[in-house]
Formats: sequence, C-alpha cells, structure tokens
Amino acid sequence: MFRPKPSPKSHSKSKGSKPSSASPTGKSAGQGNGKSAEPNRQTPRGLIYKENWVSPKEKEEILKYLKTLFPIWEMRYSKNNPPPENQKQRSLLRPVYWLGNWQFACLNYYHPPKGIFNRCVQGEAYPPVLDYMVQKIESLVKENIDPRDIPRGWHLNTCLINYYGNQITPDGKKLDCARVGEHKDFEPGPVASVSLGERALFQFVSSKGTESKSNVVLQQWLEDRSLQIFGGDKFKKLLFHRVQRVDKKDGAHFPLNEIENFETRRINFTFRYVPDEHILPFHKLSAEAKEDVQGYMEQLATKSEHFKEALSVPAK
Ligand SMILES: O=C(O)CCC(=O)C(=O)O
Repeated sequence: MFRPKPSPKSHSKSKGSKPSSASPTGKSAGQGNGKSAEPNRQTPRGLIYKENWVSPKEKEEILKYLKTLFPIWEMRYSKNNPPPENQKQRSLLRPVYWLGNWQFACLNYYHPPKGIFNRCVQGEAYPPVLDYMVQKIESLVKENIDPRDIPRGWHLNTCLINYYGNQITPDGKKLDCARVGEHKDFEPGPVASVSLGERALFQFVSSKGTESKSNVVLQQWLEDRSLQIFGGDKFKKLLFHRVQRVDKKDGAHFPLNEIENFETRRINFTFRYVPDEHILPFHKLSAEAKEDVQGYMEQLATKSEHFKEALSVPAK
C-alpha cells in the first residue's frame, strides 16, 4: 500500500495557505489561550454555528458508513507538479477521503479563476444520510445567508472528509498531527462543516504574508455533532481559517478501517461547491494529471467499485 513517511512538522494542506506561525493571541472575547473560547453569542453575518445539529441516530449512521471507506495519505506534490523552490515534497498531515469529486492535493485543488480543469475528479456519491444532511444544510444556507453570497447554481456537491489524530511512529511514539494550517477554501460560495469526535479549536485569522504573525479574528470550538457554515467575502475571501488543535479529553477513538499507523479522534466533513462542468471523469483528465494521480486511483480502486470502474474506461 502506498504510504508516505510520517512528516509531522510539514505544513498540512496548502490551499492558498501559508505556514501557521500565529498563536491565538487575539484580544477580544472568545480568544486567547482557547480555554475561554465560547460559542459566539452574536454570530456575525455569514457565519452559522449549531451545536448538536447531527442527531445521535445520524451520527451512528455516518459512523457505520465510514467503516466502508478507506482513506488515503496523499503527497502534496507530484512529478508534473513539483514543489516550488522554497518548498519540499511532503505528505498531508492527515488521511483524507473525498466524496462527489476528489481534489487530489498534487493537482493543486480547485482554484478559480484559472485552476478549474484537471483538478476535480469525479468521485463517489453521498450515502443517504449525508444526502439528507446536505439538503437540510442547503435550506439553512438559503434561509440565513445573504443571497448575494450564494453563487448561481450553488449546491454542496463536494465533501472533504478529514481524519484528525496521532501518527504512530515505527518505534511506537504517538505524534499529534491533529491540526490544519491557515488557508482559504476557494470553491465558490458558502462552505459547511460537520464535526464528529473530539472538539477542535477552529480560528479565522487575518494574515499579512508569511513573514508576520497572523491575528486571530474569531474562534470557535467545533464540538462533536456540530455544524458550522461560513460564507461571504469576510470569511471566504478576506480571512484565512485553520484548526489550531483538537482536544484529547473524551478519549474518542474511532473504530474505523485500519489506517496504517494512525489513531483517529476527530472526523470533519467540509461540504463545498464545484461547478459541475469542472468535475471530470478520470479518463478525461490531461495526460499529466492522469499520470500524477494514477497511483492514488489504483489504491482507491482496491476498495471502491467506483474507482475500479473509473480506471477501466479507455482513454479516447
Ligand atoms: O476540520 C475542520 O474543522 C476544518 C477543515 C478545513 O479547514 C478544510 O477542510 O478546509
């Protein structure tokens, strides 16, 4: 099985990201060392947070479904997309699985206006429980988010599942890599995030570049079974977001399919929108993109009919 070497210090995902140099030193309420973080009393425009939004029954369904998925470790770069001069090849900090379409890290994620083709590879459909939740989220967005912040055709057809936890080194040490460096999600329109397991300290930060510290503008503990939605220019375009850390209090440990040398204590689903015309079946990718993700596709195909079929379509 393809498995990169653990690289706990590497910067996690880089969707418009810069190294996470900031500490949570913002001055307003709900910031600071994280202990005082509370759900926002007055939720700003463009932001929705709902505790206990996923019912215990739905959580149970989702966990059952997760046992059918086999997440993979991806490398950030590839033969046809080598690291820029100041960067090194590295693995992501966590295993991932994508539904709807797969945005392989080495294809640089969906990034309009220029990075729109050869980035999003047709993936598996949502299971009924997620389909149902997505319908409810879409209604919530339409009722609560300014229509000017919802692009025409917007629907949550893409889901990134992030697995957060400890990498176990060959000598048995546990390396906590449950965090995500600051970045933006460039898919247009609101993004919705559903969390399961240990709570995570999620922060919106302002940043003036890699040389200076970022400022925490707003933070929120994302609790087990919570829903967070963020949209609009402030939260999508102006500020970066990051996961600063994931608690270890509940001792949550998901009995998932074995991810080699990894212990999962939080799972997050971020639902996003990619215009359907920018999602390509594998056989329609450019030769370079195909070459870069062929190994991942083969790995996924060992456990998934969808990916097995995608690989069996002859290139035209
Ligand atoms: O895990 C989370 O709460 C956020 C994940 C995230 O920032 C992302 O997938 O872009």
